Amino acid sequence: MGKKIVSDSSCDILAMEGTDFTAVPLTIMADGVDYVDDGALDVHGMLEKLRAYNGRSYTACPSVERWLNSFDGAQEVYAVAMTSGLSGTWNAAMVAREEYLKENPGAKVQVFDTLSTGPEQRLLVERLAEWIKQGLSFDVICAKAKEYLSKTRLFFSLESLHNFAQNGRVSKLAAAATGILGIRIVGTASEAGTLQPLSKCRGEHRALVSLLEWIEKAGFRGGHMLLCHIENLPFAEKMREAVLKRYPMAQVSIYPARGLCSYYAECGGLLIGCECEPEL
Ligand code: X90
Repeated sequence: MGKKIVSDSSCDILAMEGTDFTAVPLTIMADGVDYVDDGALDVHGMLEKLRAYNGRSYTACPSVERWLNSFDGAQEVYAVAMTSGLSGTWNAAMVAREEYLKENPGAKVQVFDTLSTGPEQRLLVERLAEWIKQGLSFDVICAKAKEYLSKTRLFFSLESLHNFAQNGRVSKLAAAATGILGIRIVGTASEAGTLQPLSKCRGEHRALVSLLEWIEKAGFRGGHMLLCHIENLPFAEKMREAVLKRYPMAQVSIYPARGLCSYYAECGGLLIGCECEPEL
């Protein structure tokens, strides 16, 4: 009868100590194989297989049933979904909510559309866990979460938009800019929760400088920052070093992406979630 956080697997969290948490997996499909993005997935192995495979690959969001099962009898459910601008995940969660409330009339379920994913989604999940531990009420937590989401941002550097393009999730124009060796697309999540390219950078160092500029412009002043990398720990470490040089008080954590983010952000990619203080 407790309080529970559920997120789709794009938050890259498998378990949380001291918190009732479930990640509902998305699935990546290629060459007749279903890669379910859960704790059993060998992410590196999947990336190797994808690299060697020239055919089409796809993804699928979690089913309504998956979401519903994850709510698991809880009295208060905080369901965190990746952007409705790119995925059916949020919609499935909303349908699950309806059904859950029918079966459990006394329960409360809030579904958040992050209009983002990856490390920005993870920031929210981690905050929700803190607020639950502090014993805040459902309504207070929901209000705080909405406000928090309006102040967090997602930035990224991607070496390829191949998988975005083949799944029709980015405009042809944006996709055309990539695939050129050495070019990185620096971008952000748009207000509609879609991929918004900001700069084209030749080489990792220029991407790093560009990211720092965009983060500063967005109002990052040294709060929490999460760096999610796809097989590119050196770049994440360089970014952390550069961020700490400019914002010595910042709290920066690094971790490797799980399946869904690895598939879309592709090898070499870096995703940044950060707390900002946007000017009014
Ligand atoms: O099949 C599905 O429903 C999943 C579709 C997911 C599409 C987007 C995944 C993004 C993963 C890349 C970050 C850069 C862009 C973020 C824009 C919001 C990570």
